[in-house]
Amino acid sequence: MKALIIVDVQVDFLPEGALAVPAGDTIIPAINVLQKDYDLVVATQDWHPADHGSFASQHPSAQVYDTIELHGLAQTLWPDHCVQGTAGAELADTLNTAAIEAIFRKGTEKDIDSYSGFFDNGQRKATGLQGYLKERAVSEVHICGLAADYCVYFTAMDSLEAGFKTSIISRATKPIDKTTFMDKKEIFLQKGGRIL
Ligand code: VGL
Ligand code: ZN
Repeated sequence: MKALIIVDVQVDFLPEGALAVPAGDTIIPAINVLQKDYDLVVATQDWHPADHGSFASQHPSAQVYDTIELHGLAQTLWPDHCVQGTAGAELADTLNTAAIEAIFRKGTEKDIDSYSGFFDNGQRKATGLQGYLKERAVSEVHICGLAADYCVYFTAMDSLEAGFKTSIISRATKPIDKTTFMDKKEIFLQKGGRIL
């Protein structure tokens, strides 16, 4: 069984959103077409409380894009984004959601960020995605969505770790920063991942 994971295609990651990924909206038509090629389609949704520790607004002496230590882990500080229940946290309205069988929400705990759709950043808490895919007899996972250098990359690395044959679909993802993604892509390839 082959699954597609659509990562964080949410309003706040589109141009004009709170944490806009450059040209993030341009991948949506490709994702809509792709979905029919899979046995299973699932999605992730960044879903933060309003006082989430990854928000620069919660650290008065720091600025957006600074790195701080948050409960023992290095944490990049972001603009407030994907706050639970807000319009910015919704999946993009141009995304065809009809085939999505389950949505895994992440980043719900105030003190720990969660880039991966599988685990929080300390790998302390699982979202249930791994068990769901195993239960559905998935052996191969393809990943698309936003952002390539953060949530797509970390989801892909955890997917490899979980033993799934894993690919990132390059025409259906965009990075926040191209250089960061180039470096992370190398690490993913080294680990046995594929780029389609
Ligand atoms: C993401 C930064 C902060 C992402 C989520 O979806 O890639 N990036 N939260
Ligand atoms: Zn986030």
